Amino acid sequence: PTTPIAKAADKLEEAAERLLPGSPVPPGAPGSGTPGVEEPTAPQPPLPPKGDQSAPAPGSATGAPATTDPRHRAQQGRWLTTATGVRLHDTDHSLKAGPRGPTLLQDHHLREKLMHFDHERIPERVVHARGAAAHGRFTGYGTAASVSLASVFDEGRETPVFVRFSTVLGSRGSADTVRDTRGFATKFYTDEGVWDLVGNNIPVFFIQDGIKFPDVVHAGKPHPDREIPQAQSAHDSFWDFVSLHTEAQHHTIWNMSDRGIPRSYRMMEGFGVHTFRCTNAEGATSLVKFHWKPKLGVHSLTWEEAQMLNGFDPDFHRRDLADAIESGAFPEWELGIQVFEDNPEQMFEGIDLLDSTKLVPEELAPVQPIGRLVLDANPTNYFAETEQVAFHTGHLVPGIDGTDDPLLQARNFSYLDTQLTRLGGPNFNQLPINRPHAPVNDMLRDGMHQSAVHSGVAPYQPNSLDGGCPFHATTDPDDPATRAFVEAMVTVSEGRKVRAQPASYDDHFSQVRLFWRSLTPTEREHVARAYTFELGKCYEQAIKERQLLALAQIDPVLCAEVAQGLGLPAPEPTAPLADPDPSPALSQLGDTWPIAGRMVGIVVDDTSDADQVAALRTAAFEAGTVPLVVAPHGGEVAGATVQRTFATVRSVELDAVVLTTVTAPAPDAGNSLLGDLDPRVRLLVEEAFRHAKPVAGLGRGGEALLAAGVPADAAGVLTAGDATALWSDLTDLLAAHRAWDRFPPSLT
Ligand code: HDE
Repeated sequence: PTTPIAKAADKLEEAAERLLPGSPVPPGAPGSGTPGVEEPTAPQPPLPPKGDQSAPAPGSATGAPATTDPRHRAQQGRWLTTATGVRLHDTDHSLKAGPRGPTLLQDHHLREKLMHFDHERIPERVVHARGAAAHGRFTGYGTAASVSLASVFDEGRETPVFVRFSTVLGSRGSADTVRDTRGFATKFYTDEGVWDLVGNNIPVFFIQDGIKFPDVVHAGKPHPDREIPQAQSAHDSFWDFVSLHTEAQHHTIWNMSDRGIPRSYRMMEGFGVHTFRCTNAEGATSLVKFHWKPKLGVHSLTWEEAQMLNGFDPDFHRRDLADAIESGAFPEWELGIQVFEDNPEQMFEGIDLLDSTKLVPEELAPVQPIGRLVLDANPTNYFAETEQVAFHTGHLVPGIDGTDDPLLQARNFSYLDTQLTRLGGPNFNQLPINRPHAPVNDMLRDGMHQSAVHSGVAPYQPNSLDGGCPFHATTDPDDPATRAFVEAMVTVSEGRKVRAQPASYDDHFSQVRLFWRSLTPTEREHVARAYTFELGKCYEQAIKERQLLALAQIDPVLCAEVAQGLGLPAPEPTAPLADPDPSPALSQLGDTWPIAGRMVGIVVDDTSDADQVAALRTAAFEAGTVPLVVAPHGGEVAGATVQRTFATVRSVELDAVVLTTVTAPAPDAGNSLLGDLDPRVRLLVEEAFRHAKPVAGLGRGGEALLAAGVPADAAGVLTAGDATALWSDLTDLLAAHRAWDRFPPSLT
């Protein structure tokens, strides 16, 4: 082939052959060319049925177990067809009455193509619309056996999972690094059915009773008149709500802390929030709170970085998750439980376990590890998996049950209900991503989008027509389903119908103060700045003053700092402040963590020492980090392939910056680099320095650092002549995430 189109057709042909080995048409045979290019085509054997269209497996109405073979979900076959499998010769031209004539109504392909396209979008989630997800596996340690009989916790048992992370307030196309709570929802496809742990990265919630959920969401979403601001809490209605409903103050201070702007989904804790009730094999029950602990530690962005990223890379978290998995740096968490006695009061150390605005400090009830989660595969198709996955707090398995937490009770209604609108009918559990891997034998029938072909005539129980099937779970005490059901304790409140809450829900401030007091001075400074920013964005004076009154109940230093920033007087607390012991587990600073997947920018130019650059890259690769070579232009520079140019890099995508560049001094600039350090490199270094990131100079790169205005003696600043020595010090700095000592905090 000589024309570009013919060459392209050949390439496509080769690609198809690679993707679909054993293709019925050998290359070169009649009909093997690109459809529409060569005619006539050879007859084709029918395509194999798609995985989702094959007959239901025996004993399984929905055809479970769902296929996990990605090829079953890929495009199949080489020929383009209509939705009904008819081969197409042309999809680029509509059928017209002559080349310039009107389009004909009989063009079914045109109408089908447009009809389907017109309906490609489904309603986004009413909250948590923006998300990113991954497949993985959960392995039990066997340590939960005394608490729960759920098989998912069995020692060494591997259960497939799908995890979706999300922001809460923004629309589906909003930016990732906004200040917000993050969703952390896990679907466990256990052999006993699906268990969904639908949690957040913050252990408490805004409200105590689910009936207020629409209210808090209305307050946080954009204002109904102008529909702004998008994906933000820095506006009047949000602060109006949380200052009027002081039960929201605990969740709010977590949002204002660095937890509200995570560095990565891989570096977040997750919490089930509610207290759950678990049953063990003896039928004994305990109350349990679930915690996900990230292997990489809990880390955050700075507020300026987060804001910059919203413009420079709004997909930052989504990209980070997918890149890490693709490169083999599989994110990991340990699942842990806090366990409490299942007493009739449902209290622990004076903390109401049914109040989701309260946490239980880990120092009082240690988090006991029960299993490990590894995310090791990216979704194949965003819509089919990440968008269509439907979590539900009512998806529980024997051995794990809910409690009377009024927030959880409302969720049990809401998550089922919302899918009817979002996924268009009651059969959403038949979508491949939602299908249980355990056999399904329900008596649910028909409805929109029914894709199972149910056999039998008697979908009712008991019956005498379908051999009596299906039967109830046995009464055999060895059957886990029976045991969990029989033993689960039901708490009955006083027996009067009331719209009320217990007195234990009235304390809205002591744990907010606990959180504040548990933070380091650096973290406190960030919290104070976040309140000052957010309230500074409000217009209504009364709202700012009301929130300052709430801050006075949390801490006088916090209140005074924010009041000063707003230019308002700091009010006095209206009641004596609580005096809780700090909980060090609530702080995210002061330790070191693995550095896998960290991004290290290595700035080079033609005068960099290629051997040193190579040694640095090798060391970085060996440590599991991602060295990114940054150079004035693309191609090869200093013996390395350039990944970012000065035009495409920005500091916010890097965890550390190393300058190896020695731009030759201009003849009239003496020995100074000041004159000719590229302004984009200067900006890179300035920003990295301001965001407390490690910055380093290798060889004469140290001079370039000075030229960029970095004080050589500042914390987290390194210079070395040898790449190996430099890398060793740099890993220590990266392990601590940021060099906060660089900026002594003003708050104590
Ligand atoms: Fe949700 N929440 N929620 N929520 N939530 C939804 O369900 C709701 C709450 C959480 O990645 C919706 O399928 C009510 C707490 C996550 O698909 C909806 C109440 C926690 C996700 C809903 C709460 C969460 C949702 C929207 C108060 C942490 C995303 C679409 C009673 C423990 C799941 C959907 C995903 C999603 C209702 C409170 C976490 C409308 C009524 C507390 C992670 O059903």
